[in-house]
Parts: sequence; C-alpha cells; structure tokens
Amino acid sequence: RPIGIFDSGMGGLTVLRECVKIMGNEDYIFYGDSFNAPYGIKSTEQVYRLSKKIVQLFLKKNVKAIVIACNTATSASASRLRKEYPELPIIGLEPALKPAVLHKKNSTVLVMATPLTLKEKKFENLMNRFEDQAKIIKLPAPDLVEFVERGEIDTPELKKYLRSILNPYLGNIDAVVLGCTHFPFAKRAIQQIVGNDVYVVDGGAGAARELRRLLEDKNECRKENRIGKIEFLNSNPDPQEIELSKKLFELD
Ligand code: DGN
Repeated sequence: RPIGIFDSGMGGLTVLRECVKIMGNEDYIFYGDSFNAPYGIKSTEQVYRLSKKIVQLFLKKNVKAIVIACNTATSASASRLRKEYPELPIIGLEPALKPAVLHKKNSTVLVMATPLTLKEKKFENLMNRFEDQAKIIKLPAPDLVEFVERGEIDTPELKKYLRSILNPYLGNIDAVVLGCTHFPFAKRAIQQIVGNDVYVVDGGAGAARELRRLLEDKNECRKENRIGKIEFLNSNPDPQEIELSKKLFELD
C-alpha cells in the first residue's frame, strides 16, 4: 500500500524527498493542492476542510499512512483529522524549533513561516516550550510560497525579496527555522544571505523519520529491496503542474 503525502502546492515535495531518501522502496502518492494554494492566508476552517477532502481521496486509494507535508495544514487540521481517523497514522509538519534552539545556548532564532502557522495556537504552544531557552522571532514570509509555486527558486527577484525581509536581522541571529515546506527550496539562497555561521534548519527529515517509526511500530514497512513508485497528482488540471512537481522533486 502507498503512503499519501500532501501540501497546498509544491512545498511538500521537500518532505517527499526526505521520505524517499530513507524509504526509497515504498510507493508514494503526492497530492499538490495548487488549485487552492496558498493555504497560509486562509481561515483555519477552510484549511481543515481542504485537508479532509485530500485525506478522503487518499483513503480511496488505500494509503497506509498520510504525511501532511504542510506546516499550515498541520496546525489547522492534524489533531482533528487524527481524532476522526484514529487507525490511520497521520504525520504532521511543524516548525523545527527544537533543533534550532538546542543548537546553541541563549541564541536568537528566526522562524520563517506562513502568517497562519505563526498565528495558530499550536505555534504559540511550541514557542512557549522554548521561550526561556532562546529569543524567538517570527517572520511571516507568504510571498516566498508564491515564488516556489512559480518554480522560481534561484532568481534575482527571489533573492531581492529574501534580502528585503531578512535584512533587519542580519548579524543578530544564530538560527533560521524554515517553518513552511516550500522554504527548503530557497535554502541555498537564504543561507547565502544570512551567512554560513547561521544554522538553517527545516522539519522534513524529522517528519520522514517519524513516518518510518510509525510504520515500523505497525509492522507496515516494506521489506523488499526495490525502487518504489511515485504518483504525482495536482488539483490544478494544467498538466504543467505535474511537470513542475517532477522537476522540483528531482532538484537537489
Ligand atoms: N507549504 C505550506 C506550509 O508548510 O505551511 C504553506 C504553503 C501555503 O499554502 N501558504
């Protein structure tokens, strides 16, 4: 049985990549909801409804687990969906605050994410857990999602945008958390701007490890040595969306 992974668009491909790295023998279905992107400026209820529709589609395709490869959709819908589908392993993504804070004592951590993720109670709780160990600054970066959705991950315009939002913090931060699954596509550009001394971290690899752990617990990991299949789906009927998904997935 396949594993379903979804995002509001292309961002979740960064998580799919991490899953394939450690479980390349599994089959995956990747669903990008580009037609309804971006999620980051919608209401919690709207994002929950969109996520639930995708979960139902995945269940028709008999998935054995689901990764909500979107920080925004995770904060808006993961706990409700887990209650509604208690048998189904549902893995979510959340800003990787822990490794960023633990990286260095008394550090200043910049969290880049969508406005909705930063506004949700879930993020407030996460921040409360680490607030006495680090100074945490929130930086909403909704336009970065749009750049990635257009396949722009290394253009002068993208770098200009990143410089404009990161400028006020340069020289004063120890770590940057990429709290949106679209952002690792721009990791190289972000690292270049903040400098190599700053630790730039995202939650993709951690989510992939959690998926493996849950499947191992249920004894549902594939054992055979094979190369798994990946099916790319998108809510936008334009075939270019699938082409872009494949292209971004294969980028390193
Ligand atoms: N990729 C999504 C996330 O991780 O929050 C957000 C993209 C969006 O729809 N704004």
